[in-house]
Amino acid sequence: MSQKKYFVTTPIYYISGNPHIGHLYTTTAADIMARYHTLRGCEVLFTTGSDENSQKVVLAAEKAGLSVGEYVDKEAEKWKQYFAQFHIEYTRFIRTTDQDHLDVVQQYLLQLKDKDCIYKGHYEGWYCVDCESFWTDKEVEDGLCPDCHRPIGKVAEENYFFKLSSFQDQLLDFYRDNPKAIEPVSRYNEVVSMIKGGLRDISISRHSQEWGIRFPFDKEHVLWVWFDALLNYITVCGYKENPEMFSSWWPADCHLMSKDIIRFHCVIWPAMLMALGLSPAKKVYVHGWWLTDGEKMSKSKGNIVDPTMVLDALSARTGIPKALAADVLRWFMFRETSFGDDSVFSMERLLDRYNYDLANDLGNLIHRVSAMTTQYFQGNVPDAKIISDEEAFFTDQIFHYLRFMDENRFKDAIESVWNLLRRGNKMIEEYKPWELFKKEDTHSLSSVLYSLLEGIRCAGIMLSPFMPVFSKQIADSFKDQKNCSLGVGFLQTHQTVAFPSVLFPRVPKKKVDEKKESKPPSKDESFCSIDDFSKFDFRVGQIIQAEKHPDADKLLILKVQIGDCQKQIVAGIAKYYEPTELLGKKVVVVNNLQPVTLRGQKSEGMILCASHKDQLSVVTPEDGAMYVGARVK
Ligand code: ME8
Repeated sequence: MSQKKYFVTTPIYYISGNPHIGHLYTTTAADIMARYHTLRGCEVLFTTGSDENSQKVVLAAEKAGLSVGEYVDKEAEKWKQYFAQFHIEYTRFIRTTDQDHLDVVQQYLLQLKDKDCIYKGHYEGWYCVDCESFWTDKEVEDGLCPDCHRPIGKVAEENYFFKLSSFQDQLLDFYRDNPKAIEPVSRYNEVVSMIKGGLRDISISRHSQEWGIRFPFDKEHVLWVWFDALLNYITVCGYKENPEMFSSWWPADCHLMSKDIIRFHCVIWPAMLMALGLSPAKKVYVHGWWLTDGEKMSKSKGNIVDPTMVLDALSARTGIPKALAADVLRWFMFRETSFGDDSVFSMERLLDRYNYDLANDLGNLIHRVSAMTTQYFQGNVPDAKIISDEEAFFTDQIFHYLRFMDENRFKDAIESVWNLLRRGNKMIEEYKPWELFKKEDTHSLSSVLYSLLEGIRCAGIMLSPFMPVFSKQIADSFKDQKNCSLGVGFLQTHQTVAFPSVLFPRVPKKKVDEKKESKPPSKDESFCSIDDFSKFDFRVGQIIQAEKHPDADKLLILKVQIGDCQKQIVAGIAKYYEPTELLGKKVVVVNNLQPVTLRGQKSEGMILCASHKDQLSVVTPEDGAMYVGARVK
């Protein structure tokens, strides 16, 4: 049986100006789809690129003091480097100045002429250079572009026209027969009513312009940049050079974009293909916008979020390397909002998500499982099978994940991974591996640890489309794991496993200025006044390391994270807690105690515990997500 194919495209971006989070969003979505379909065994073609034959490129080159050719070469490199930072692995970055593209465009125009689908006429109307769009008098108010709202000019010239109007019925038939050809359905409805509203023939050439692709049969005219740009989708799969390749890839499985350019992709482009008897793409998927102050972010408006600056800030705040920070941003863009909806970027939200989901749920689970595997099984995957209830739960989550990924419901797919991770953390609380160890119940202990490790292995694979660097770190932690099958029970026993020691350290949030209310001191000696109480600095801390004191049976040496700093605390709780049991636990710490040395170990604080007769329990904040460093008062 031949290998299934999957072909996904992004728009080719206007090369002038700087890439921003909107471009990264579409391209990362395509990268996620490409990686996911590769994981599913498909041969994948994933293309992105640069739209270089527009008038604004000429203006930008002039401004930069370069020839247009020099300018586009330089800018194309910039875009490629930009995407590389975010682990985008396209099959091809097409530039519309590439020779094979010029050849395709010219062949296409000759075929269009042969099919009698173009004619020469006179165009008089509005043209917006920024949007590279023609507009009618009805559409333009006060001389402003209906799309970008900038002042635009009128042009009057001899042009070639494409007979778009003659494809109205064929387009409506196509959309009637293919109701999933545009998603979400709101966009499908919008396009169908646009077509029902009537189509006019469109001007496809510019007479007055120098830069661009010349008509092969009329050198006076260059092709309208949109007509040229849309054809990139058939250049990349060998339309002219390799008909066999072309027929094996076309029609594309998915064109990705945001709503600003659906008229071009869902009306003009399918008609251009129909003119030559070719099928339109199987799907156009339209995602939401990244907004600033309620407006679409765009480089021409200058209100952009620059993801490279986000990477710098994230890496500085968390201490994680930039390659991993890029994974975090990729994941966040799809974790935060449903793919079809608009979103507003906020660094605060990113850090919150990082702390709750990555440092807490994911990082904690790996940390605890890693410590227990080392302590109980000398760092080896135990010889066991997965617990059947957990197997059923994990299998369910994988099943949901696959369905959501197939439907481009990335937020829901990520939620399935988190269901699995949260179950892992819950399992530790429920099965209490330290008690199984104490009871020497090796059989149960092995099954619990095996199940937890299998959960982490599966989650690592499920996250691979979103977080490729992190996912590889997880895969590499298993020494002999040859197959990376996404399914429960594939984890090989007996191999060693060594997870990275620190993955996602918690980010301390900026300290809030706490105002102290001044109250008169208490006169009663048996009470402690509010002033006495306020001398104590109680904080929420998180235990990140725990081990037995080498010289004292009753003591544990704990490393506790409190806000920005880490403290060593020696606590007399060894009788009540195994060290691994405490890992990741949130506790309340007396933060300003005079440091002391206990049996040769420095202790810089105290952990609050409740004790009664022979019982002892550390005090933990009720809200597990409470900020580490929060003041307790
Ligand atoms: O339109 N939010 O190029 P372009 C989300 N060259 N996505 C955004 C976005 C935002 N704020 N801003 C841009 C062109 N995008 C043409 C395309 S294709 C044959 C020719 C993304 O540089 C989104 O995918 O203006 C949008 O459709 C695309 O960038 C527009 O990129």
